[in-house]
Amino acid sequence: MFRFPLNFKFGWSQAGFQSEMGTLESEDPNSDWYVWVHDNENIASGLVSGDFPENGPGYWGNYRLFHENANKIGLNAARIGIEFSRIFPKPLPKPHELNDTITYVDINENALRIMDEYANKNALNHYREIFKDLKDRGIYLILNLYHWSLPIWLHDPIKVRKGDLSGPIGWLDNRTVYEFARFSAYIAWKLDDLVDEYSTMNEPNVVAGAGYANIKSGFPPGYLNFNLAKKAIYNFIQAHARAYDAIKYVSKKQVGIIYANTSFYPLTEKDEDAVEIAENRERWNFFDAIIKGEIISNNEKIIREDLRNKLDWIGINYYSRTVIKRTEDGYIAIPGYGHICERNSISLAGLPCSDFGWEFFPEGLYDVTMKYWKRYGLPLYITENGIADDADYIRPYYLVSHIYQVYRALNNGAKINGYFHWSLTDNYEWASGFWPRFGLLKVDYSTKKLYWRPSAYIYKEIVKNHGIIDEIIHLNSIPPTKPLRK
Ligand code: PGI
Repeated sequence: MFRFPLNFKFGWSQAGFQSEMGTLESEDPNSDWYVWVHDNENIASGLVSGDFPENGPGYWGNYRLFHENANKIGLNAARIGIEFSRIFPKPLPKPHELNDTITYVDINENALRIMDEYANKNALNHYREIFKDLKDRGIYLILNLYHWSLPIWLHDPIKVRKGDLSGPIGWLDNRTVYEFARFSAYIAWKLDDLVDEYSTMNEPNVVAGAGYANIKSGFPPGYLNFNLAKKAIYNFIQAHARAYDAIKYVSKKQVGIIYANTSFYPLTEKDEDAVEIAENRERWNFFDAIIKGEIISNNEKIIREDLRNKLDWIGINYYSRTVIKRTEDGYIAIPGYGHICERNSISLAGLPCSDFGWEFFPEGLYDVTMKYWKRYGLPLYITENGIADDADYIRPYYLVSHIYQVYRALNNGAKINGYFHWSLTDNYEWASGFWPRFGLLKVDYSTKKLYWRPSAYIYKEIVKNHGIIDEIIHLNSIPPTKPLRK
């Protein structure tokens, strides 16, 4: 039996845009992502699936059903998002001119009261109801303030895709930094009694990377320009720090950030120094900025005091690894491993891959977690971990094997406060639409009914015993793969 510390939390993670819509009067057409997935050119070119989020799982109306099921599994924690575009569907008054460097955003009672006049009170009260229901059921709430969708008054992704940068340009604009900080303060001001901890944002690295570099991913604004990707990252760093301060103006709660991670492995011995390059570029540069204040400005590392010590905990999202090879100016990822496999294939290492083509590689979660712990010593949460597996062939093994790696990291001294599975139910997988199914519970999208996959029962057993009991420890292994008979 692998027993977890008593106060360790088992929960699930979920995002507003991916889960909320689907019931009567639940549609929110005021975000950049909504506009993006409805755009006819995006659909015609195959950049996005043609599925629409308003046909989604319907958490907005059916949140009690979700929470009831979470209770039945025994989950006592949730990381859930709130949609900026629902609270502020219309533009807030324009700020005075902003510097490129935003070291301070003035938050005061008066500013909050003015914002209050612009806020959609129906949406706000509805979120209060949802979160109240969570709290009444004894579920610990980590409220995440940004999971990829921005109000359209801050981002017109179609204009940007066409190369028109006259605005609004989302994270390329420091106005977004300013407005996001104020939004964060406003939410903390209105909801602090229901929130246990805050996360400022989910995976800024994915938003910048997919939006301006890997544009085939189908993410807004799909405009290829590496300098703009850097600019977006720079603004995310500033936005996090300013939101951190803004939340602390009204709240005493812990404030963290959630980041997308993969663990890097060299293809051969010759490629070993590629790992350090990749980790610095993809991970440490960001965290060194918001923890140590070290930031790269005009190719030079400088210290910005206003960015230092702006983090109480780190949220680790982990799904699979990346195998890399050294190149002249850095590294490249090798297809056939990690996130770059064929759907339902066997990886070049002989490991099974998900419906989404992501390789089963649990040790990577241990490696990433220990690296964060050793570098920063900050409390950690595993804020996302899961698999697209409609048939639930691999998920039972995936769940037990990854939770086992969390156990290993705990045993080796890492302070990890909880594990949040992605996700409780199937949901809208961004540009891919509804086919990838990450739920412990299957969603019947036509009736909005929820059905338990076998993994839900396994998670229930883990949560009930607060660890992995001997009866299921055999699932801590590589799932058997059998070739299909023709
Ligand atoms: O794809 C499953 C989930 C999404 O539904 C969540 O919204 C999002 O937060 N997921 C997987 C990732 N992030 C999320 C990881 C993305 C990733 C890909 C490749 C990270 C590293 C390499």
